[in-house]
Amino acid sequence: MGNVMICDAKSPPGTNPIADYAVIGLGISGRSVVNFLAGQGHSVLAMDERTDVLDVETEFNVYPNVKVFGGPLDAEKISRCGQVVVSPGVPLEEPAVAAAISAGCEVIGDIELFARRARAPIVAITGTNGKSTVTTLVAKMLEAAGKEVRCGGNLGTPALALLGTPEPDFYVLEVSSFQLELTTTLAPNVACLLNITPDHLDRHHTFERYIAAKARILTRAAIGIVNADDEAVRALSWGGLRVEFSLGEPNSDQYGLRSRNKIKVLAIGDSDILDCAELALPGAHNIANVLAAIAVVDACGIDRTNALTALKTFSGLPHRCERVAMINDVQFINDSKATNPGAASASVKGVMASVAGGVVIAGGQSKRAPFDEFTDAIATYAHTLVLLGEAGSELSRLVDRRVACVFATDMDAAVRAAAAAARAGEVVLLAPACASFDMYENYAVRGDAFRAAVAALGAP
Ligand code: UMA
Ligand code: ADP
Repeated sequence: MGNVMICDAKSPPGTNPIADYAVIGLGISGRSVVNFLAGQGHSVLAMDERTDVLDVETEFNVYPNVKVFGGPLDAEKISRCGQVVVSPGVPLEEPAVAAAISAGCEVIGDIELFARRARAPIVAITGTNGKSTVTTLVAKMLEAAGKEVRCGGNLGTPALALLGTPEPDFYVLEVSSFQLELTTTLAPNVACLLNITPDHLDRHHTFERYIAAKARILTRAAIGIVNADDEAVRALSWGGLRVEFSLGEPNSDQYGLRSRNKIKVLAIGDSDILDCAELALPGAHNIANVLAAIAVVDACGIDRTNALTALKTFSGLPHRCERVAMINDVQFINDSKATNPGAASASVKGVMASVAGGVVIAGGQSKRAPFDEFTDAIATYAHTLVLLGEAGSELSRLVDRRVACVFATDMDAAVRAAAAAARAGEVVLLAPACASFDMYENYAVRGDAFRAAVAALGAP
């Protein structure tokens, strides 16, 4: 048994726990949890439903107090540990996890462990869409202002791997609903909630439960930056300071957009911040992201001058409204990261409203979120929809002959069909509105397949 207490743990449900912690799921975040806990001298039962866990056993054989188990989870063993740390990808309904909760075990996630240990100010960012963009942008802006920043969470580097002394000026974390569901004491100095539209309903089951998970970011936030244009976000209240952003004309203390001689200007109340034309990021949804990022860095209390220089040069992350080629005066845009209908609708509106229209490539594995807003946006802005994957038929049915539909069996065929349908001055936009897992390992592999198919179009 370890002798270093790092957490304000509740008493374990039974006496004589068989290990200080059970860690469930040994992907990138679970392994960071094991490293963190074992490094503190705690005993850990590390478990994964994969049967082959040789790689993890090899990684952890430096810790005598860590035992690794692969295969079906052993509910009894888990419930007899002091605390249970569950990876974000493991549903709380997983019978062994549900049994531990029923047995009275404290069940938490990596972000909760992080929150109990971190001493530097925490900036935490969530939302259905725009998290990675805003998290990256905020980190870049704070760094440009001379601050030492460690950035991660759902974005990639697990939060616990960011810890270390000396502590930075700020931790900047992207947090998902799966991670927030397992936090109890997270108290960000600045929290940002970008938007909430239906997503991950296969996991949360109802929109209300998904909203409740997202809202946990605000529960103990000192300052909360929230989207006044989003119905679900607007309805939330908590005990901290509320700062709003909106794509409308801002009221006295809101961040928003003002029209000055037909030019759109980012502003806070009556004070102008920046001309929108100076931004490198495309689309209206990214203006909302930029307003949120400015509000976050202002809430961090830094001088804005150098931060705005960093903002102006940020052109976005790969696979997010990324322009990959211009062929025969047709732009090809890769938004493979638009994995839910909310993101894909924003993408179609943001990209196509300012051009002559064009072709959308969509489909993949549905996440059970309604597609109506997305198919309405397609009917408004596009003339052709090219369909891929499992959700193809449902999307075609919802479009209901308002635009031409073409079914494709792979990305090469989809891009060739889209290129044939697109006219000069138009756009071919990959905005799937679905997960990629029916055809690809992940959204990035799908985006790479789009890039390669577009490159093949231009090849002799
Ligand atoms: N596993 C089980 N039982 C289960 C489910 C999974 O044993 O029921 C095991 C798998 O066999 C595997 C491990 O758990 O070995 C995977 O754990 P995980 O799915 O939690 O994934 P990690 O590799 O730990 O990555 C997680 C996040 N994954 C998910 O939320 C699904 C990553 O977000 C995150 O970057 C990483 O932690 C670091 O914090 C990914 C993601 O898709 C990118 N997030 C969702 C999104 O952005 O929409 C929320
Ligand atoms: P996340 O990390 O939340 O998935 P990203 O920054 O990776 O968000 O963006 C993913 C996709 O979501 C983008 O490619 C775009 O289609 C869409 N998107 C980005 N920001 C917004 C926003 N503020 N509102 C709606 N959709 C957005």
